[in-house]
Amino acid sequence: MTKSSNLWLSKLLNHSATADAVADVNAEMKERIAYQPPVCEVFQQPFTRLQNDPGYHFEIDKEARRQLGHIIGNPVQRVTAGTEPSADAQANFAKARTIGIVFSGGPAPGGHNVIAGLFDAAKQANPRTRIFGFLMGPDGIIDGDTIELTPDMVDRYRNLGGFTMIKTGRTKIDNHEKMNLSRETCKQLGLDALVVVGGDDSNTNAAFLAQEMFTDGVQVISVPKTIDGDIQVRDAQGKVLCAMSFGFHTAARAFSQAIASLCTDASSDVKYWHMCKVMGRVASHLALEVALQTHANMTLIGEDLADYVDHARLAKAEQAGVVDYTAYGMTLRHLSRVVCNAIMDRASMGKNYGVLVIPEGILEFINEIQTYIIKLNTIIGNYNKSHDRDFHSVFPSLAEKQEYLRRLTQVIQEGESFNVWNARDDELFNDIPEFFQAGLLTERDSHGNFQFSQVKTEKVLLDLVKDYLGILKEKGRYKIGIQAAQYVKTMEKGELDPERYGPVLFKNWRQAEYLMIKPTIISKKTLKAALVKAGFLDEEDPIPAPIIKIFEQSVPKLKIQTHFYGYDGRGSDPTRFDCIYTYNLGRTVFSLIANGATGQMAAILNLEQEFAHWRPIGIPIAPLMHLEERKGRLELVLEKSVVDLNSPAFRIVKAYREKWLAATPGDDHYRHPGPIRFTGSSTEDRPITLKLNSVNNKLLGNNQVCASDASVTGG
Ligand code: FBP
Repeated sequence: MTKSSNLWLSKLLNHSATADAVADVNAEMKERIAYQPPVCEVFQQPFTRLQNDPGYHFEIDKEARRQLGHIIGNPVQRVTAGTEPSADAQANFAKARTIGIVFSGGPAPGGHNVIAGLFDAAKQANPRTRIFGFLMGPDGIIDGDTIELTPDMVDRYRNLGGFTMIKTGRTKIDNHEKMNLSRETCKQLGLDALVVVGGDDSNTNAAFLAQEMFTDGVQVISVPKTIDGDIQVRDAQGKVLCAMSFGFHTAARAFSQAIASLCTDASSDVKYWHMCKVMGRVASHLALEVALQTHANMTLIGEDLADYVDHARLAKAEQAGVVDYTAYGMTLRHLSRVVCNAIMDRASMGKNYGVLVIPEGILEFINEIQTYIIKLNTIIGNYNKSHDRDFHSVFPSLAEKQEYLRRLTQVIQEGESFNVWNARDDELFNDIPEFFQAGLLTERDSHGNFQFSQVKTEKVLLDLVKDYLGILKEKGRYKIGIQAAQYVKTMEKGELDPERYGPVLFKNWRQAEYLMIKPTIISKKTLKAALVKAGFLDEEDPIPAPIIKIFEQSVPKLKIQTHFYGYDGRGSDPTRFDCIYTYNLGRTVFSLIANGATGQMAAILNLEQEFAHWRPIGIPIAPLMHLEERKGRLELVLEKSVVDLNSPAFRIVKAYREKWLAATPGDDHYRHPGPIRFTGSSTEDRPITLKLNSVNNKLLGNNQVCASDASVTGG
């Protein structure tokens, strides 16, 4: 490099505009970081206290009562203003504390604001309070890996996505050794309280930590985190305590923005169907919200499929005097048929494009797949237990795993009376594509959950859909509808009489706006045969060019693109809703700690309403636990909330299904939620799912929805 070019580069690099352009933090980010979320009314007071709310009841699992005795009797607690507290109460509230906080499980937008809310409230009550972050998730508690949080650290991450400040991990504190090490860490740090920010499994961790450390005097408070939206807490009478975990809104908005852009692309280029898998390990809450945000042409909801009954099959069996149990629930093959029908219906209206949303956890609701998952969980769990070795380390490759399964089938042939894996299972299992077999045999996470994000569900469905559409095309059922006016124009331009040829070419001539070429015409050869038969052509005549053009337009050339939306949305910067929600959750955590609570989950009541009505509370975690199969055995865990098929959100999506599929002449009904913005007054203030719950509550004055089914169709 010459001297002058060096000088030029140095000037360029040192120019203030260059520094500004390449800075890690841009102006928008600065504005975001500087944002101060509003606080619930009660947090505007210097002191808060807790008031038991006897209006909520829980059905308590016997096992939870047995294992979580210290915290099972906790009530729901409301955080209220501590007006005129006694000197003792003031001193207790404001005493210097040591608090530890850990992120556990997948990242969810808003986590940093939980820390910020806790930090601000704690330091406001007593600047000498120290807050430690456990690094890398629960491993940080077990290994005693911490960092003391400083104002600079907290300020750097305010209103930002991810869990970057202290990272996260998925370790389960599930044996005596890990529990003892965790207790030791808490003792050594002199912790007054431990805050676990996590999903259902992490809340399970929190409950057991609260139980174990009860006598040590270490309080444990959890925070409902997960983009999946499956921590929604109600009491036994269905009264909502926590309407939504944090991070859900942001992830749904991030996915929706990307999917809405695909809707625009699809309807511009009119040649692609986009299959979009969206995260949500089991429950389809995210897919449901994406449906409401984007009005994509088709959104599958896992919970809905599980409820499926094939009435035609049932009726047929009834006639034969038998009960067909296979008519209950959806099979993968049947599901592919449902998708194909939607594609065909749109194609018949000239729309050979569209957007399909598939929830990540859909397989959990497909009969035969669910059976495989449970059986394989049991087999792997039993192997690990009886051999005291890890199945996946012993059989690392798919071939070795397949071989092990094959050997299992022989046990039953050799006289064993019962085996969870029989020859039929093996045969059917070997029938599915290898990549899918490998997915089903993938290692469970530390909590024993099946890792749906690692399985290419969209590819499995795509292959089945492609196969079946191929068959339908051969049968002449899958065709693109030709707009009648366009047909007439093409024919007249080629000086052919549309009226003369119409009845020969189309099965619905003069009956519809979109004309369907007859099913018997599936190739140029069959087209010619039809024209010859009608006496319009001799064998040796060529087919007139306008007719060839119309025929070619009717032949579908389906192209499907698959997408996965998950990690991207999970790492997105939080929406204003999530910023405000999480900041107030952090403040709620401090109120619970400062008032002596343990074994409670911080939550905000009335999330579905405007901010002025939000009320911070503590929900007892132990009564929410129940027994669930994990790694082949029953374990006490926090119950996941799946999509309620009677909820307003689901019922509305169901009612709009036909309209959004738009298998009708005219435009699609795509909705563009826009990007996640931080400024401006028009930005959405809460998830649509919650808004609809609120409308319903206003309508009915309670949590019930109307029972009758209605649907919205047409333009
Ligand atoms: P949490 O339940 O921990 O909140 O995680 C949710 C999630 O994002 C799921 O949507 C997804 O299936 C899973 O995490 C992916 O896990 P991993 O980060 O281990 O790939």
